[in-house]
Amino acid sequence: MAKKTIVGFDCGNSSYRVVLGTYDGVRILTEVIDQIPNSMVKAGNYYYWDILRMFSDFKNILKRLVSRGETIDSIGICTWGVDFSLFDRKGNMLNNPLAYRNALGEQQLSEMTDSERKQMFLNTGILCDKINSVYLLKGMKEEMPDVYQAADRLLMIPDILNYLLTGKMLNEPSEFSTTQLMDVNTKSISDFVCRKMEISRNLFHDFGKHGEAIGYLSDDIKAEIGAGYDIPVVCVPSHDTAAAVLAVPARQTHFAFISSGTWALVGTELLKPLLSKEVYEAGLTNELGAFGTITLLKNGAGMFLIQKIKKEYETDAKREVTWEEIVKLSDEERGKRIPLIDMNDIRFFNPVHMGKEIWNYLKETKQAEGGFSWNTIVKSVYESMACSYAVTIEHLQRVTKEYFDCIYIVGGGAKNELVNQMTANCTGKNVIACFGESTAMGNIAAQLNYFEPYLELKTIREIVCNSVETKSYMPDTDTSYLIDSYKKLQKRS
Ligand code: LRH
Repeated sequence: MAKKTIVGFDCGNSSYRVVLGTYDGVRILTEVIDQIPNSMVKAGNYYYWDILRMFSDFKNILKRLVSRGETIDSIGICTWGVDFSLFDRKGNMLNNPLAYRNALGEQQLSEMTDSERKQMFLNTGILCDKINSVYLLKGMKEEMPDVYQAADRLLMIPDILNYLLTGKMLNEPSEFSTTQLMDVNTKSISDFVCRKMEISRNLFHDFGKHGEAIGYLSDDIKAEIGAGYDIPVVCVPSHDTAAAVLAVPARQTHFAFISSGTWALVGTELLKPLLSKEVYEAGLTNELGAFGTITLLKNGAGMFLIQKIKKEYETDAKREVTWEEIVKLSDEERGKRIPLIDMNDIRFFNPVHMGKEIWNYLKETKQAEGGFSWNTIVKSVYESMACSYAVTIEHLQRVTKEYFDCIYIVGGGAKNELVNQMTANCTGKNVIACFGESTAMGNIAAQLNYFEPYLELKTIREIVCNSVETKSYMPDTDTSYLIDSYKKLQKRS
């Protein structure tokens, strides 16, 4: 394949990035063109995402690329899962996407019995979770009936951007699986879930196929960015987790990964879903990955806690602080007792003040006393993160009957040396931190299949292996004894 210049848009909860990938026949070299902060916008009673600002920023960056002389061969879009907008019959967007941290979903899910939740899992492979789109959609139907009634189509956030760029509507399968509206066995819309949740099946489209073009940049946008040629927008695994897993530089067939960002996704890649009782009880979920694979994973709280803590610490300190300073707070606690929190306790989902919430938790569980300490709080978050990874790796090994001798960490969190080492220590395994923009790498790598449709997943991974820099961490202290304490806290929540 001749040299290709490929754009990957990776939109996360706390920032979005545009990455330019140059494929030279062997590897993909990446350049981050821009990174722009992102956050939910509270308006009235709800939290929303400002999708039009993302779209407009993306167009501006494309324009910059064209004016600096790049010839763009293709574009792919990835974002986080679960959030969506509704569109009317004429293709007009009816609402800004509501953010999954709204209470709407939780209310709907709380009405479901255990046996209903199990049925939903068996049909969709997805664990019932308050953030899944299906609950938010049901909540909208009740709280915003006019918007719901006017809706003709539902598009997930990456689908919306694809539509705004090309005028073509489709639902991309990896992202769609996070709705919990997909039958995991047939990989089509679940009639069972639609019936059960009283949601119109007609809201959804046929699914796109990874590697195929969704369409081309519309004439308007071509003119706006100054491109005098057609640019295809490719159907990539647009769920950021699916793209990040594609970017794991693993040569073995069975591997464990941690995709570490606002969320921490700990899992493994499979060819078929696992729907056993053990999987269900371990809180694992079967999402759709790249090119028809399944990513069996635990969807847990990740850097969100520490991101919030950093902001609060800055408010206290009345200045901006670096990540190094935050890490140092934890390091200063070296040799002291290690306090733990259940990372996924609902009280840490969206508290008014994360630091105070954690401090209260530590006091209630008799792990802290005396005055409020940022050092203790930060230490507890980092160590708990490593423990939660270790517990999930244990579960994954049990349910898949595979032994993982190493764990690949992808995503922004891979830069955190302290957590990498803690994870090696807690799991007793070799941790391989993978640098660079993993989601964008997976996004760009998937687009190669558009130019060469016979390119298999294995070959794409080989290209990834040639392209990604890694650093290895071996266990240097045994902290596996923390796992039992962590499990006790999980039972408490
Ligand atoms: C990670 C992620 C995860 C969650 C979602 C809210 O970025 O995509 O899979 O489902 O964000």
